Amino acid sequence: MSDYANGIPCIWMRGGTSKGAYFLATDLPSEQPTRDDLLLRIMGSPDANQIDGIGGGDPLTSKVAILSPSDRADADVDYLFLQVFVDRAVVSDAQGCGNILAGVGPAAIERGLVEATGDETVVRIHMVNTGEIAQAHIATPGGRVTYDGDTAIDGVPGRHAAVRLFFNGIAGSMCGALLPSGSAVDVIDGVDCTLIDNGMPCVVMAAGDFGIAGTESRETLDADEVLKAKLEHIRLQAGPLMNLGDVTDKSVPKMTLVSPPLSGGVISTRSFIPHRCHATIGVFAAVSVATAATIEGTPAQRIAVTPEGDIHRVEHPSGMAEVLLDSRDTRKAGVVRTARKLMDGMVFPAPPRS
Ligand code: NQM
Repeated sequence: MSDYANGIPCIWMRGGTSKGAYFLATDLPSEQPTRDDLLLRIMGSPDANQIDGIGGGDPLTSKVAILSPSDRADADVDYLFLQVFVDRAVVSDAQGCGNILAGVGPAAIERGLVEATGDETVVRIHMVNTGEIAQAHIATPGGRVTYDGDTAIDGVPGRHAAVRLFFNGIAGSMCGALLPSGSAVDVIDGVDCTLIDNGMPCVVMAAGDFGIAGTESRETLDADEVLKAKLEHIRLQAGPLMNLGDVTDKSVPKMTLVSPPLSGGVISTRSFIPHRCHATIGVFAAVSVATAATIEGTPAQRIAVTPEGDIHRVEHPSGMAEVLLDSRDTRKAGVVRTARKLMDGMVFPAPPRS
């Protein structure tokens, strides 16, 4: 018989353009190795298809949020993000996730960690991975979370309730500084790289330096093993330069190839997270790339089209992500996402593998 025959309470939620399992910390083992082993069995990892678990066989659908009340005076809820690797037995807390963050406010209200206040509830979220605070504005008409609304985001069909997210001071979230190497451009393997962290450690490079247009499909890029080997070689060298140490088993830094915008945005992107090409782009990755495009002399800035105001549209394989970036102070940022509860119930982990 399984060690969790009665199941574990879980909300399966789309947050932005990702999907994840949202748990209360009190429903999971407190000891990390036991918890991580359990999460691997819930997701069905390691297995390319995650066929015996709820993960979708893609890093974007193999994510976990663990919620608990916050002790901090400036936060209501603690949110720990975990990336459950698909085809390796690795669970990593070495990054946050702004897409899964979009579901944290609704999940915290649904689970009674935060009380809804009026038609809109502001949930102050302590992002445990980075120590930063996000403010999430959640639609709660009549004191209940609604997922219905008229906001569309590229990469998600249909329209849903907006989740507005605001950040202040996310520069150096994991690397200690916006430009952790001290330079706007570092040359690694002969390629100009911007090593940047405005919420997410990213290496931003011109797609042209790899002999590609940067507008190729996700599938085409994922099949390009030569390109992926070059990116990984650069990534492993960038890790220590970004104060991240050995990043062999980490999902950061993200590797982002940029090219001139095609659809009226600031810049076009193809983001590797880090070994598969993203179907869109991560929230904090988009903030970091948009920031790189404002810094004189970077590969991104050389090809970017500067926007008129504070809305920076970052083009990606499925459309555009809108980032609100204060042009006088790029530490202040915001995004609009949507989220939707897909399932609320019990999840049953696979038995331990022998
Ligand atoms: O950068 C994918 C996602 C993410 C992360 C990834 C994210 C972010 O789209 O804030 O949202 O980069 O692994 O969910």
